[in-house]
Amino acid sequence: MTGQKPYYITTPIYYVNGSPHFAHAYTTVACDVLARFMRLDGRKVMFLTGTDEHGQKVEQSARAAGISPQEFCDRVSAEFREMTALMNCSNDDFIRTTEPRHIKSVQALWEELVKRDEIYLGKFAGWYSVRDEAFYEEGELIDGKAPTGAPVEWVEEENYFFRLSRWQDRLLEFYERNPDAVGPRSRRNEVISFVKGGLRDLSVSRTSFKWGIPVPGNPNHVIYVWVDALTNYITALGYPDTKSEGYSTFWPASLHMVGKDILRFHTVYWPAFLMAAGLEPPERVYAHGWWTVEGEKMSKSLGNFIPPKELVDAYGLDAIRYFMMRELPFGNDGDLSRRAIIGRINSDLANGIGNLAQRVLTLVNKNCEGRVPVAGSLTDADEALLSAVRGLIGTVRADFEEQALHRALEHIWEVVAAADRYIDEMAPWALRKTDAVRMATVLHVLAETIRHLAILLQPFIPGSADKLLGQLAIPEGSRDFIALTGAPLQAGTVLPKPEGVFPRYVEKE
Ligand code: ME8
Repeated sequence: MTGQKPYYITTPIYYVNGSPHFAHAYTTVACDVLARFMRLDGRKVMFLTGTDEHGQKVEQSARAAGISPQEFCDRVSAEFREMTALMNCSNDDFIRTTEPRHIKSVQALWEELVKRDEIYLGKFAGWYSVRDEAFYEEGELIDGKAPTGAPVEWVEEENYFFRLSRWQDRLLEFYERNPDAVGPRSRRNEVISFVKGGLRDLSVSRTSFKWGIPVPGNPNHVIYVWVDALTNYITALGYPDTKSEGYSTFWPASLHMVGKDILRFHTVYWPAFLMAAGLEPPERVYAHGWWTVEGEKMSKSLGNFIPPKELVDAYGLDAIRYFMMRELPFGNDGDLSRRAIIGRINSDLANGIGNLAQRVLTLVNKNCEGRVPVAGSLTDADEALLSAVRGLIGTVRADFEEQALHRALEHIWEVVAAADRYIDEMAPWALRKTDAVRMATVLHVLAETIRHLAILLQPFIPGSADKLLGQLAIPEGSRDFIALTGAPLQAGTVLPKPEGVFPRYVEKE
């Protein structure tokens, strides 16, 4: 659908106090799937990811590693950049909060907030968790710890404060007027009840450590890491130049994708900072669910994380991308287990789409001289399968509008199953001797079905979809979603010799 609004999608920027793990790759891949989908659907897309490099945690990790904070950041940020490439993500930019463009942007936002009397100097006393980089109320503590289980310390210092309390009503009004601002729905209710519970002014500077962006005009203070981090989303568009091409094309963001752990920062603090600075809040923040590993909680701080490379090496890139998007209903929590990965590979990929494509392409290769067969007159069964596959783009587009990525795959696989039933019923292998015209028609319908499926699978498994489209000899320029409503496969086109695209995973002895 051309002529639609530009689409700006972001991942959280990841802390560099530890190496990337499976769940970081998960968030980034989900955004990649969305970005690729929107591009194929004719939209102008900006997809941003990057690293969050300031704060006490990073300062402490660098010290423990015996190197300077900047050196430490360079090292770990590079690992995140490699992870993005390893997962075949199509980000348009990779931002680091230690870059000059970002420091300038954060200081400009700060000065704007000061100018508008949204930031003032006061005294802070309260509970602070270094691990969460967050302040907690006395009443929020559980057994003397943060609700996340992180240790907290009592902090008293002179701080700058953001007048968050002023924004309570306007935030509630904002959620009211924009029912899609927070997704999924259950999270929206959570955010609204948090804000209804009352907002206190937020401490937005620290003096107890140095690794941060200095407060303009008072360099004893560094800017609170969340003010710093959230601003990355506008830095990358050229802020403070709000007339820049990036900013004027892409702000407000279409979607900030986050894990549920950082929802509050994105749906309360961030829109408040922006509105206070006279800028528009993002259109939507979506919090996906939480992964455990073989039933255990995973986190960088706990150190039990799985590097994405280990899984990609063991099972293949697209298998992992597919598993990520299919295994968890997007938005729900779930478990990463090797058994589940192997199950998905063998039942959905190898026995599902892989087997279907391989059967059809082999029959075409053997019985139709390796050319796209000519379709004769169509029966009701042919029409039914074609109409199911042609209807998919509409259904899948609606799934993408609400980030129901797993449902999009379910819908695609319903057609895989329908095509499997069709091929078994039509038994084209038996038609060769009795009715070659009918055989050609059946194989044409199936090849056309696979063309649609492969085009729609590109956002999820770009490498494998590319191979499938290559086997159908679809030219590069005919692989976007317009091609789904355009001309069907051209009869007579010579096809390359078929090769399996989705191998079965066989457990090593
Ligand atoms: O929070 N399950 O960075 P971070 C699902 N720098 N997702 C998970 C996960 C899990 N077990 N563990 C991590 C920060 N994630 C800040 C963000 S944004 C302006 C600043 C994913 O390195 C999930 O997306 O702790 C989560 O929100 C993010 O990693 C946290 O990454």
